[in-house]
Amino acid sequence: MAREYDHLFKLLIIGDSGVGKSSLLLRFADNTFSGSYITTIGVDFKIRTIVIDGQRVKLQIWDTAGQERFRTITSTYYRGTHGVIVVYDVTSGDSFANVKRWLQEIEHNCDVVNKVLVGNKNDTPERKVVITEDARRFADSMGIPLYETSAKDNINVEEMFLQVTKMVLLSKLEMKERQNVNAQSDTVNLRRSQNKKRKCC
Ligand SMILES: Nc1nc2c(ncn2[C@@H]2O[C@H](COP(=O)(O)OP(=O)(O)OP(=O)(O)O)[C@@H](O)[C@H]2O)c(=O)[nH]1
Ligand SMILES: [Mg+2]
Repeated sequence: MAREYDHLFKLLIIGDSGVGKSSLLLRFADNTFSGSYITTIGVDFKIRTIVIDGQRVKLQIWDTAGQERFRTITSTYYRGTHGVIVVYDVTSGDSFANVKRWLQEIEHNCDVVNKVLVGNKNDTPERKVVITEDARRFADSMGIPLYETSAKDNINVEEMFLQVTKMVLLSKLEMKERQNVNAQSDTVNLRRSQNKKRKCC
């Protein structure tokens, strides 16, 4: 039976409690939003398949609890992750300050992984405290793309998920290419050593 997708990627959403991780996922997977706050217990996940350059990419997106008491459970979910979405709330300076801690947690748990930084709740300018320029400077210094989103007003959510998926896809293709080059050079080396042997004989 034909497979229903070409790639299966695991994405992880992390960040302080209340920044809107679950809301971003709900917006992306179900195109809905709820103003009421139900904190995530442990982890949750949703699936959505998207098409990029004609390739079907099935995304398994894990939404973790931001609350400290779940930290030990959520850290186990880094295994096998292809991309991490680090979220802060543009109306909370503390959540932005904590981004460094979240990035350190990624360092602890993953070798190499694609990352994006997301400033969510970018829909109430009078409450915004994390200035775009500061966030951009920080993101640039870390070499991570920055997206300011609103799960509520559906701003930049699709674009952000698309970007991280494209990054993961590109990494996968680059790795495959490297493997092909290595395999080819191994074959050449093998041929050379066989030729040398023949000459010897
Ligand atoms: N104004 C505004 N409010 C938002 C937005 N996204 C989420 N919220 C609200 O922020 C609150 C927390 O959202 P959640 O998505 O549950 O936050 P979370 O990061 O999943 O929180 P934990 O599960 O506790 O880690 C809820 O009341 C949401 O309605 C947004 O883009 N704009
Ligand atoms: Mg949540």
